[in-house]
Amino acid sequence: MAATTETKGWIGARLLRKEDARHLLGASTFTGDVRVPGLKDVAFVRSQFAHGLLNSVVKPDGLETSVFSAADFPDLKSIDGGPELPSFRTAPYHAFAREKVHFVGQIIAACLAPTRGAAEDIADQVYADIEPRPAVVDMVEALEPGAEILHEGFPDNAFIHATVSEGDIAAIAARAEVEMRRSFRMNRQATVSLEGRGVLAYWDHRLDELVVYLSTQGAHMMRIGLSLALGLPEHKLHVIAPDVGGGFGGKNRLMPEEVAVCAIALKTGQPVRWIEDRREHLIASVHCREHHYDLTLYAEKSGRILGLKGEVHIDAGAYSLWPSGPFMEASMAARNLPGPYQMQALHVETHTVATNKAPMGPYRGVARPGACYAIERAVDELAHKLGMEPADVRRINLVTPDQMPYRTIGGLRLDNGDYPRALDMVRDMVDLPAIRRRQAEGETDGRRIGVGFAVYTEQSGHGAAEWMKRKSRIVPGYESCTARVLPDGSMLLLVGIQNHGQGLETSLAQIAAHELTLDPAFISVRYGDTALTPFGFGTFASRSTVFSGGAVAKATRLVAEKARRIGAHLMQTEYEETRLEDGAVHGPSGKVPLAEIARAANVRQEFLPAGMSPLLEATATYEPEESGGFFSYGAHAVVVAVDPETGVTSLLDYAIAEDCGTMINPLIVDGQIIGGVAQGIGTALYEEIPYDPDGQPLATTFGDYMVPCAPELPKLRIAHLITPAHGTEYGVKGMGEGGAIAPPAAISNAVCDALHGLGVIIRETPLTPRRVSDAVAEAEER
Ligand code: MCN
Repeated sequence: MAATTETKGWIGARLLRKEDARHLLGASTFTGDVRVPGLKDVAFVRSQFAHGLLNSVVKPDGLETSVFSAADFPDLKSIDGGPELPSFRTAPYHAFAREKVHFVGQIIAACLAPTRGAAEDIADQVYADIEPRPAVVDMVEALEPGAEILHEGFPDNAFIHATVSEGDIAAIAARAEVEMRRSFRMNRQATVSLEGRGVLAYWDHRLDELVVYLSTQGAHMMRIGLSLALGLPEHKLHVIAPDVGGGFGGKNRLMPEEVAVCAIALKTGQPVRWIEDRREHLIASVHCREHHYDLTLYAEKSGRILGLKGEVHIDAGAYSLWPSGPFMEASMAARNLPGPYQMQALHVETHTVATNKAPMGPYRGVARPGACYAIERAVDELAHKLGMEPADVRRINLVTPDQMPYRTIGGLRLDNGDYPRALDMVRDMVDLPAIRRRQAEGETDGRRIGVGFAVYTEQSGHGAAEWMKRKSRIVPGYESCTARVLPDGSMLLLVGIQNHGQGLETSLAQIAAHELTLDPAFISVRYGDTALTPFGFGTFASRSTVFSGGAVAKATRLVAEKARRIGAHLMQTEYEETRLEDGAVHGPSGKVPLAEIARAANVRQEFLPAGMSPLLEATATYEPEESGGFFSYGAHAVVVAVDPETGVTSLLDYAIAEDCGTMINPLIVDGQIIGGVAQGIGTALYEEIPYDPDGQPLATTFGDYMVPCAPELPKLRIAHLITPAHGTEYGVKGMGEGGAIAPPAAISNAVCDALHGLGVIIRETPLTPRRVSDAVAEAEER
């Protein structure tokens, strides 16, 4: 084992990610790389209709045993998710469609063959008799009287209606000097991780269990879900997440393909797998982001915001996914709408709407990109109405450091930080006065320059009470770690969390290295295996660093304490006289390397103090005392050039100031920001899955669904503020989503700033060339 570096301060070290070598060399093992003898591939028969009655499924002659549909699995349970709220309506989501289909892409049957190609050939011969029904495709129209109702027993097409209200909005409306009313829409996306979804399942006769390789964000959670759906006890289910090539929220829900493959493996006794292709991903994976906002901001002429009234529609698609369902999107959107701004009243009505589209799930930022987009666009529109500089309006209303901890009108507790400073930093980084001068002079090529700002908050590391408040059926209030020192003094960290691109193999090792003064090169982090690691909820909601990092810190401290006790015994000194340094326990008269202590603890018990149990390992769970979370935050400023004729937007400059408290690994933090911003740029400018009036998805290949690539990304300039959190280990806050939250807002504001002189207002993302040039043409006609 080679030492990583000479660094001793592992917290804050810019270490290269341990996991990158295998990924860069093509040596990783993703689900699609797993080989099992006798493996067969599945191809799904999917609904081509958005809505209809499924009268029958006809299997091709002679191939009946290779085709599976709902009739073959009468005992499979539906996999319905949602909050534990009596007002939440749920419709059963079966792995195989039963009486009805509710979106294009819904699974009707599965075909099994030695290769995917052969399975697809069989799928082509399966006939599904579907009697089409009118499709419901617009979330606002879906609630109008007379709309086709998707689900039996629903009085309208909403999974839930809910209101978030605080303060007297009517009184605020009565005394406001200015009222700014606008509608905004963020369109539908897919999560598009580098590796698509995938599942492989087989019965292991030696272990007498179903082994399930799954590309997932949480192996333990998926075991619970699979157990519920299959009716198989959890000890008979062994879920393994091998390398996972990104998830971004999309692999955090139990999906019908996963249940179907396991059910077929159980029924046939054969190893079975399904690997998602891109078309399936765009049509039938977790969809996200589709929000519609009607907002009214009430303000004084000075620019001070008094209150916000709004109505939010969330297009949740056809079903509610296990475990959380789509309601989180609406409640988070409503509570995050006030952003980091001081207000006296908030009244938001939300509607989580069922439509004939693929079900919605979380995607990096969950609801906050939409809420941030809506409020930040509204703030800019307010500034325009008042003839003020948008950055100044923000400055007037931002929560200030001396107000911290600050409870927002949406009920969120912003714990600490200097939000105005973050805004000032990016304003200086892009040189706002210089841009205004350049705008006044005009461009020689006919393009128009614009600058846009957005300030965001990112609730991270929130605990049990917060999830209970959201009525979550699973309460992810802790994480776990077993820290095990092996006989040679090297270490295994077994964690319940999942690493799927976040760099946790590296950053968690840094935490253990810090506590044990060991080089991280001697520490391996293991995750993603229900038989190997203690229970954990998995990676989402930017919770790993706070929770799993905390569990690693706690477990390794217990190990460090035991090591010092053994070291003290070996050196014939008192525990209090010892300290850990450079991978050894030091005492007044010398030192004992951790390796020697580990040997004693594991294989030479005679060297242990009398009565001490062997082994040098500890298991700990961790949750911070404060349950409301720790808020990372930041400001983005972007400079664009827009061609009013073609509608093409170019990003000229992009500045970010962010604060996630203490950074474990600043290199990883920057990488997370860059990745998030790239996805935010996709939301802002390119990515969209529109549906036609019949409920047919119109972006089904990467020919139609535009994902930004390296050439579309400007150079991002990143500055950090560091305000350590109170109440987490080392003062860390999570930050894995923040990069994706602000770009749609900042870029939309910049484009609207560029075209403001032409009277253009754009209310929708993505700002495609067509949408921009249409808005310009519309403004010219007015
Ligand atoms: N980090 C740090 N110091 C901090 C905060 C974080 O060094 N103060 C490091 C962490 O130790 C970790 C990374 O930054 O290596 C992200 O940590 P954290 O903010 O705790 O977020 P999580 O690890 O819980 O990751 C979840 C978050 C979410 S919710 C989505 S979605 C997302 C994301 O991270 N999906 C990703 N980043 C992703 N990155 C990749 N490559 N792939 C995904 O699917």
